[in-house]
Amino acid sequence: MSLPLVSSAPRPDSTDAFIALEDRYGASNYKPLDVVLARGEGVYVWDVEGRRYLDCLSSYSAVNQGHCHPKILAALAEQAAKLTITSRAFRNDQLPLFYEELCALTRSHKVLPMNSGAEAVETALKVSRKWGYEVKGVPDGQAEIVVCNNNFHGRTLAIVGFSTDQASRHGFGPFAPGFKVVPFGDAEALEHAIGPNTVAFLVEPIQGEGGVIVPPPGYMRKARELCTHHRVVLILDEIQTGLGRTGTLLAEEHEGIEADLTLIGKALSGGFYPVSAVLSNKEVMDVLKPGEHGSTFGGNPLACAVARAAMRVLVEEGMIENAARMGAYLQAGLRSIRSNIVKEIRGRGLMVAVELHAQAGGARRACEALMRRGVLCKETHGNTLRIMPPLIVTQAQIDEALEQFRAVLA
Ligand code: IF1
Repeated sequence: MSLPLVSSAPRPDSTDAFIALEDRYGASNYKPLDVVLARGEGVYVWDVEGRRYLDCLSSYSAVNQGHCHPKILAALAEQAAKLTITSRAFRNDQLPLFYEELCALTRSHKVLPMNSGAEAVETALKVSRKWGYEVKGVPDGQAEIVVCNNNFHGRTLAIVGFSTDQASRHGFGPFAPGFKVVPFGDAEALEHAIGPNTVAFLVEPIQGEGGVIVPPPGYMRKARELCTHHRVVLILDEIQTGLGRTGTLLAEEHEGIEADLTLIGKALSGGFYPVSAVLSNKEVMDVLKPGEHGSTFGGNPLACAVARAAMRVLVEEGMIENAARMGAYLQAGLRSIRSNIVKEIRGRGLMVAVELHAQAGGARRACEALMRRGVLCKETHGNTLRIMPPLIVTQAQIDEALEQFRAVLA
């Protein structure tokens, strides 16, 4: 059998031809920059015309370790030739090692492996509701989960149901009940929102899609205290902030706290494969019994082997420390740019945003100008430019990027 011939036209070979083909057949749920990438290595990517770019997005932190890291690639290739998936109907020889190494790295007690970030979030919501009913004693069907204004936790129905972003939720209802929204960074509002039926508080330590919003100092510590005091599961969504991005393994470390459930994804695979996980202390995770939750691909040996290598290089190659050092250097460099269109520079480690004044013509235009100068960034919320290079970035490469930022922002 052969594929039906869909077109007699030559296969695409130029940027325009690839874009035309993609736009013809693909759903239009994205508006990407018009650059067609074909290869990546470390902090650099190349387009189909052979032009090189410094990647200052890192696929939203999925490639913290840099593109096509050779050690993760080797682990992927080796495992792919041996055994890729068993399903959880049977055990495999990678999963226990993945668990052990991940728990040692994050000082966790229990792990539940999934694939996408949204699945990890859904898992945490399910687990904390069940914990609420079985351990806290919340009446059946009454569990409440507190979330933050301006949140981003993924695209599933439950998650977009408590989004406050119209584009994410409009037209997708009806939504699951049981969520209460409070302003991000406001501990008093959180305290008021917590009632006898509150089972969990779900929050990003730094809001990513929200615009790299760093909460006021002490907020996470106060949230931790409130959750402990009122017996509420503190769920930290570290899918974007975790695994070194902010200069520490987890962003919770900046305030010296520990979540009850921690969600990681993205860089857990170094960008090779969708791998996410819910990390938990024993009490919360132990409410799940066989048959109550799962995933065909979650915890498969290929995913586990890739994640083990991705964690190992993150630590062994000093990427977390580098993120702290280079993040400070990048932020200082950005602050030294004299510009009348820059309103604010903010961030932590290599999770950085440049907020432009409303009359600057928009962050999208800045991203397009940067693209023409060989630097790839992504705008968010119209006037915010996100800068998040892989954690292996060197000082010289940051200088290279700063030269282009200076040219576009000054
Ligand atoms: C897209 C943004 C980033 C996340 C946090 C869970 C998830 C994400 C804190 C879900 C995902 C994504 C999804 C991606 C773009 C990207 C993004 F621009 F939307 F906001 F990173 F900043 N929690 N973030 O940031 O993880 O299910 O996607 O694996 O195109 O929607 P997922």
